[in-house]
Amino acid sequence: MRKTSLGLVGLLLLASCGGDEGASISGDDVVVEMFDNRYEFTEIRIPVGGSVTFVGAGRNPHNAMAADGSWSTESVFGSLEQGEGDEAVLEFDTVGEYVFYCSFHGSATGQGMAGTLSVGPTS
Ligand SMILES: [Cu+2]
Repeated sequence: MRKTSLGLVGLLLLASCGGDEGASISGDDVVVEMFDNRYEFTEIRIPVGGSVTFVGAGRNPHNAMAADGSWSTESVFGSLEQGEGDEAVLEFDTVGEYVFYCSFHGSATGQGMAGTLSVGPTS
């Protein structure tokens, strides 16, 4: 009996993780952890004037940079290598749509450790 129920839990966990590309978040000031090797949220929406805080949460160093080169965590943190607990707060004052990625584990084409950020009206 015990073994059966544990198996079921495992299946449910697999089901909730598999399939879609990642979690989304929206808010005025959002926090996104950078795991090994993916972002906690891969679809981020904030209003103009909002912010995104990228926090290191893995054993590997991570960062986030816009594919178009318009912003990066390096510009505020001072290094491409954010370790566990290191924070970079990015504020956005203009409307924009960005693909972002980790220079170590992703690519500007949105492969690997990458996500999208939308800055604009939230409703
Ligand atoms: Cu990374």
